[in-house]
Amino acid sequence: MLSDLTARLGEIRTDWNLDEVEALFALPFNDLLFHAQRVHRQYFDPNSVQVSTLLSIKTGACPEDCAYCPQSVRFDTAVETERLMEVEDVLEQARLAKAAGATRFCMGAAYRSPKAKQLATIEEMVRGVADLGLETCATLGMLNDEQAKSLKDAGLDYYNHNLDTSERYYEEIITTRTYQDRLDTLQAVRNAAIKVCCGGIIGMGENPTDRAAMLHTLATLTEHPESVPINLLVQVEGTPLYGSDPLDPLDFVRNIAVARLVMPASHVRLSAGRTQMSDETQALCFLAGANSIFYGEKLLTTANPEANRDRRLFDRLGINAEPPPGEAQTA
Ligand code: SAM
Ligand code: DTB
Ligand code: SF4
Repeated sequence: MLSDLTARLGEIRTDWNLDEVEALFALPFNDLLFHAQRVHRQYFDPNSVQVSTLLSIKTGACPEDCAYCPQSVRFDTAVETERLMEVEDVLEQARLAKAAGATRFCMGAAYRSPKAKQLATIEEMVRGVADLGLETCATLGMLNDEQAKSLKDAGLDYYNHNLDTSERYYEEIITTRTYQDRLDTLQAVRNAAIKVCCGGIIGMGENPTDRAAMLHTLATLTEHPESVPINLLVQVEGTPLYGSDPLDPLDFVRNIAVARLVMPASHVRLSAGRTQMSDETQALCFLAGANSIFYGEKLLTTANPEANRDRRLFDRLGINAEPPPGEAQTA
């Protein structure tokens, strides 16, 4: 019954069933947002948002065929291939990100899976970024247990690896690796005691059940991911998904709210796609429980809102950037 379901909201559960997640999606918008905001306040300061900065440390020429991605070698996009950056250049970008207020620095590489030599260089980057006092995050494709352990030893705090969509819809989007490959990487990351950052993309032509199913899979992992990025598809010319029907912004907000409800203590990141959103849609996302963003003018290869626009938005909403872990809130 719906009243039984809503009475349990706020509990950290990993035993959700798909019907329950779909019932949350079906709530009237105001009820859904009310519950999401109520639960958000049980676990978080409602006026505080975690700020991460993203850097593409190796760009393009990726062998995978993810239909949304401008970096796949199989699609003709405007992305210029760049080899793995020098460690010192990455650290310079990390210093700038820290000076601009980021507390987490996320390094992304267009790999199917990193090779030993690449991993060794990336571990130097991780050590250097951690020494700057930033939290470290990387997204490098598939990892096995050994690779995850060695990243942990280098000081990696978070690993981002997304499910991207539901298991059912997955084969329409990626054929070069399986859903189970993704779950195996997430397990390797967990085994190494690295925090998990895992979410997906909406607006790729999936149906409402697919959206519920993706959140259901995330919320029934043995442990919820600490960070859950919800990306709105950034449509890039040359990718197979370019020209997909645009998503109703209120459906995006619903997705954030349900993510908040099924994983109450996780950071939910309003991730890619913010340049296409009005400030009002973003404000609704924060009300629905989003409490993390990427800050800085670029995501990996596509645009993100200008830093000024984000500062103005935070000011208009009275939102503070979350202090780094271990430091007290200032305002
Ligand atoms: N190559 C690695 C991998 O796929 O795991 C790491 C980088 S990959 C670009 C990281 C994530 O970015 C993808 O899993 C996907 O969720 C997201 N992403 C990539 N292109 C996107 C797009 N056009 N719109 C929204 N999200 C996107
Ligand atoms: C995630 O979930 N979103 C980020 C991050 N993890 C690595 C990437 C978004 C990429 C958007 C397309 C681009 O800029 O290339
Ligand atoms: Fe490669 Fe990652 Fe893009 Fe897929 S999402 S094509 S694995 S860079």
